[in-house]
Amino acid sequence: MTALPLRLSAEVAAASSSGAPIVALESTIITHGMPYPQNLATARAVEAEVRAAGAVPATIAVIAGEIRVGMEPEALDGLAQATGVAKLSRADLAACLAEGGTGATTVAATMICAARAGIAVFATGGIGGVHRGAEQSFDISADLQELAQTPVTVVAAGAKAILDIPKTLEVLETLGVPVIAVGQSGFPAFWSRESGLAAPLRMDAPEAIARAHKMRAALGLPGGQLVANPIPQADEIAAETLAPLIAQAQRDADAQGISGKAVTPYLLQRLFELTKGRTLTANIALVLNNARLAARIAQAMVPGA
Ligand code: PSU
Ligand code: MN
Repeated sequence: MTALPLRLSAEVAAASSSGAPIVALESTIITHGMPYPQNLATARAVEAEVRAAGAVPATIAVIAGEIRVGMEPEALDGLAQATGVAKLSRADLAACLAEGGTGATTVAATMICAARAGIAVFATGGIGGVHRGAEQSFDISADLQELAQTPVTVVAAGAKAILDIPKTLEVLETLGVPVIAVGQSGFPAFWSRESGLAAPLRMDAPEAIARAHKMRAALGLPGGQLVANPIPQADEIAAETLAPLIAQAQRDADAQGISGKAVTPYLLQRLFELTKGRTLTANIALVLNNARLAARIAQAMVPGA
């Protein structure tokens, strides 16, 4: 059988052998979700936040045909500045590795790599979901299927308001993915604390979230959990402010014929322009907030914690 080209950084390898808590971090947010140099500054700040909260960060990407779990500072620098990096999901991860390629991992691909490295907790900004107009385009992120299959608890700030949030929640329910809001009963909408929809589950204690993760395994259920952590109040952008701008960004995407993998990066960039950078500032704040919560869940996952 082909051996999996998986390389742990020294810090992650040490944490893994001592059983210390580890938090996986994705890299598509670095290459496709934020402009340089804010992307690099954020990636570093998120790693620092995880460490300050008592866990070891493991940023995941594919570099020259190898899955890196935990990236050395030079590798992170290189990825943040590179242009034309592939965006890897479940469908293209193996092909990229087989060809010795380089790519950033989405939520789906990061979950796969984290699980292979024995990491159960992952922090990001927002997951992919069902796009608006999916009844025509069929554009549904592979992130949703991955949550149903791969046993990783993903901490996100809900789903981006550029998605069809009711349909995203319906698909998650169909797939049997637990969707757990933290600190409130509403499902958050990324840049805004409330989407106007209730979350199916609420758990305020990291210990409960860790126990629920282990209980799924005990039941023999595959898949992970989606933890929906609202953006801090001070950093949120009101849903009413964003709604017309999202509609405009979507119209622009349609007018330009943007489709497939390009949709999410295009909408994020367009909203950054339309809000004069406010969505980026909010995005950075919510990722840091998710990193802190994920570190606490990872600590609670450690046997005997
Ligand atoms: N959240 C962000 N920025 C991003 C993404 C999420 O704040 O760039 C990325 C994640 O990697 C997620 C991906 O997995 O967008 C979803 O892309 P798609 O809809 O094509 O599956
Ligand atoms: Mn898509």
